[in-house]
Amino acid sequence: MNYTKCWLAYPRIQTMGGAPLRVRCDFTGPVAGRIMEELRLAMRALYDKAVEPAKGEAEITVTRNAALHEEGYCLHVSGGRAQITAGGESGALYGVFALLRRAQMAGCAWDELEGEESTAPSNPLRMLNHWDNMEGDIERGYSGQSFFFHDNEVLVNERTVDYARLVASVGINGVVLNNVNVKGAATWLISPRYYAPLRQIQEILASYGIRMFLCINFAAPMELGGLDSADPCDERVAQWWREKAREVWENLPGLGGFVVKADSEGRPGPFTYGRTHSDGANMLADAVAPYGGVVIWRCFVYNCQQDWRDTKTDRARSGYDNFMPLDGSFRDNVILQIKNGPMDFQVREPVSPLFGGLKHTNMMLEVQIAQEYTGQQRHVCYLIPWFREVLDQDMYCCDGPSTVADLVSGRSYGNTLCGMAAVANTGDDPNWTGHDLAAANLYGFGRLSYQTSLTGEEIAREWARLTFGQDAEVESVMREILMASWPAYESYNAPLGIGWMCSPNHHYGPNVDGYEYDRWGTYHRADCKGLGVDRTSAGTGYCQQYNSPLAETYENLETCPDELVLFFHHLPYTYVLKSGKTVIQHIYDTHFHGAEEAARFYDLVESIKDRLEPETYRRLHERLAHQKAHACEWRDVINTYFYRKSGIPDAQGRKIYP
Ligand code: GCV
Repeated sequence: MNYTKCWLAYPRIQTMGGAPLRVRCDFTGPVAGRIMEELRLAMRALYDKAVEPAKGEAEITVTRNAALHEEGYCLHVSGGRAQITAGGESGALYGVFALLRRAQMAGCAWDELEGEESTAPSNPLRMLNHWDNMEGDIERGYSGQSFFFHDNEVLVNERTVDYARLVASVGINGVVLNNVNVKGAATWLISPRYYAPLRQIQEILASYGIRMFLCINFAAPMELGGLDSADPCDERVAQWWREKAREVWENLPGLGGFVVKADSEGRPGPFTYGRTHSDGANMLADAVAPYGGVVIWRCFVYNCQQDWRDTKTDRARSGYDNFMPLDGSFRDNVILQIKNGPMDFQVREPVSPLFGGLKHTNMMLEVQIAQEYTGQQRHVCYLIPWFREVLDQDMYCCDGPSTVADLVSGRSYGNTLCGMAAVANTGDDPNWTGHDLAAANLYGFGRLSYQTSLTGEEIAREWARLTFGQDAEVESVMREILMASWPAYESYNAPLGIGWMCSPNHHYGPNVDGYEYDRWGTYHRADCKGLGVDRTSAGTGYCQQYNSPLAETYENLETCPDELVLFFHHLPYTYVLKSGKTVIQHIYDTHFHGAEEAARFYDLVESIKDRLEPETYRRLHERLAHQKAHACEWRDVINTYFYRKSGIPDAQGRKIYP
């Protein structure tokens, strides 16, 4: 095995030895087998204790309680005995991982471990979306190559099992194997060529309570089936999909369903035939319904051919403009998957107004832990506090609970097909995520989607303890860096919510005008007087896509929060923010501060150098040294640009390159 175990390393708590722990597990089936395996491995590693199965008297019991949620559990541990009761196999597995987490958080002898918890998942669906290509590369992948695909073949090996363990341990119950941009061999994933290895992966995932999903090519009837059309209203096309679905589910029983990126960034879709997104999604939904399949339809649909001189077309509006008119027209087994913001995973964006708009449609929140725009896993940027802010945003859309967390969990409107998905950040690198600290985003997304009431700080603490063991100083340094990392990244990135000041295509490094005169609809509109996009009623009107009072909050400069003010308003450099600083001084100050923070992260890791495994230290040192230098580049490029544009010097007289 040439890779780390991340948070499943089970570093030793105490050597106890003694008689084996007896485990009585009343569940049978593949997941029950995994439960015994995990307890065996963990107890040996944590306490040097053996574990043996028992029929009667036992120190650890795992039993069914039909009154509990299928994926929920109750855990009671005291005096060397642990009882886990669960509604179903997955709940039992989660209860076992909760016991092991609790043991590591307490750090005491097994006999002294005390506590109880009772929980059910906040979200029905908790998914990872891999953007892995069949050739082996990963779109927006920053941790090596795919461990699912290589050279147009499907890979199944020990790593598949360890991947399933890792993500199941934090509550993930759905995995999409392939990229949403389905091209080349990936179109053939739903054909006899690939069913056998896919079924092997599916069975491994299922043994950890995870459903497999596949992305499909909307034009598959043409590219795979030889038809001359993919028109969703053409009966030949619908028939082709019905037959295809039968074949797919015969070979992959228990498949969760299909994920579709249609009419987006050049991918085929119903627009080609003058049809709507509900025509497209419903045709597929009808085909997969007999097998309990679901269609997850992405709302990332916008015009990527904009002219920069056109100040009325606004990419931010597009999700709402395209999908709101279709509310209520989708089948019950269709879920619309909506990115957290209206643009594309920038370091800061307002929440997509679609969450507050759709009332009769299943919705899922899509976030990105692959750090495409947030440092590409070379910079540390712990995104869980950001996701918590997104979840906590009230959308003011109904009388009952109406935050994003309420909406996507089904609490607002009673949906059962809904939840959260993250674009995954894994690859075949030895540490899975490129940057060792990026693993906190993978861990954190799972934990947060299972229990949205957890805070970023709680999750960071857990991750650090589980990953690095009982060293309090290491835990505190890791937590400190993680919690400061997103604010730091935001400080030296594009200011005040405007976004997009990165290099085009690969999206790494500062380039203020990189996208400014391009076709992608991502503008900051800076000139010698000011910057920002006017999205008020006088501008693009985007503000009005929100419900009251959010619409007025953003529309009105007096109430619009500083951190988003340039997303909603075009302002002079001399405008005084709520912080008391002018826009230009805010830009200078935050960029100096952000670079200092990056240097502090580097120093913090140096301070615990001797407490880390040499290889872990080496990797961290290399990444943090790069971040420290690169944050200075961000600072200098952005500050210089705005100094030149505005002609206004830094009030503190610091060196800004001419
Ligand atoms: C998978 C952005 C990314 C693309 C990605 C797309 C999407 O545009 O840069 O790589 O495509 O989002 O979410 O579909």
